[in-house]
Amino acid sequence: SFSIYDYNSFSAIQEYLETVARRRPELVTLQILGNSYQGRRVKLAKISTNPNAGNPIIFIDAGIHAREWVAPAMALYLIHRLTNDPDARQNELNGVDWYILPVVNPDGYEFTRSSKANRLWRKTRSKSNGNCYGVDGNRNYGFKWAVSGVSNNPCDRETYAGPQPFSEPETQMVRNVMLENAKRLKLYVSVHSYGQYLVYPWGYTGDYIPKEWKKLDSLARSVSDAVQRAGGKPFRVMSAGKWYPAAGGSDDYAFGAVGVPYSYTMELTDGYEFVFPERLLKVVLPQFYEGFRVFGAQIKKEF
Ligand code: 0X9
Ligand code: ZN
Repeated sequence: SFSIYDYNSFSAIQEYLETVARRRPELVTLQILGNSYQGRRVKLAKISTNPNAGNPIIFIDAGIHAREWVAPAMALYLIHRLTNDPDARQNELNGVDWYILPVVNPDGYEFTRSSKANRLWRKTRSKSNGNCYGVDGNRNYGFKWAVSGVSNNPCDRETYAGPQPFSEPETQMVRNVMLENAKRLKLYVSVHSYGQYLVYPWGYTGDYIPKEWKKLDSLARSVSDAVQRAGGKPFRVMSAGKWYPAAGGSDDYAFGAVGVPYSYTMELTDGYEFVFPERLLKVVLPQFYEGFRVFGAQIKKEF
């Protein structure tokens, strides 16, 4: 059964989403995006006080990388707060729609839960020719695909880019959300772990985007400040490619191919690598939430 400060099974997460939608039908609708490679239903939670108003959209996804469990936990906590805080309607949700996809890669997520030996699996679970499994979802997006920071070897456990861009149903589903909502989509955040980085395009190159990088950088710094004020560690803010160049990420696709003005990858937590202790979720998730509120306020103000 589901608990907001725990790491939950995929089926418990699905039940939680259904429960929230049933309890708050005026605020939450679920959209089935499709099936993962192994047939798990991928659901998007759309949270809006007025779905017909044409509000700007914030799209947040998590769990493209299987082992980064704190990311789905964060996305679910966001849903929890947005649907339960009495004042969220007057603030975060006033004039902004939040689309939250808590587990992009459920096959990988369940695989990492299946045994200790599989805990550090990263990729999807698709079968490629030969005996190797999985594609790195965050190398699989169709913008500057495979130009840097990828492996072409299907057996590489970390950064195999896939046989072609969007070879994975999981990345296709995220792409479709972006394309269907391209006009209203103003902020995209892909939640990952670890290292406490908040990075923006480009990711495929160490070059900064002339002009736009300053806006991306300053909003990220405001988010980081808010997290710090709430007692959390600040984020390291820079372009993704200055950290290390890697192409085919969802952040570059959102900014470069879809035209989303604010696009980020957020790497939560520092000090525990991929195995962040469950008992500390109740400490850090509320701190990170304060950062998301700053994102919401900016989108509301600017669009
Ligand atoms: O390498 C990644 O996919 C991300 N880091 S992680 O440790 N979670 O795997 C960073 C992605 C940053 N964005 C791009 N390089 N486009
Ligand atoms: Zn990741």
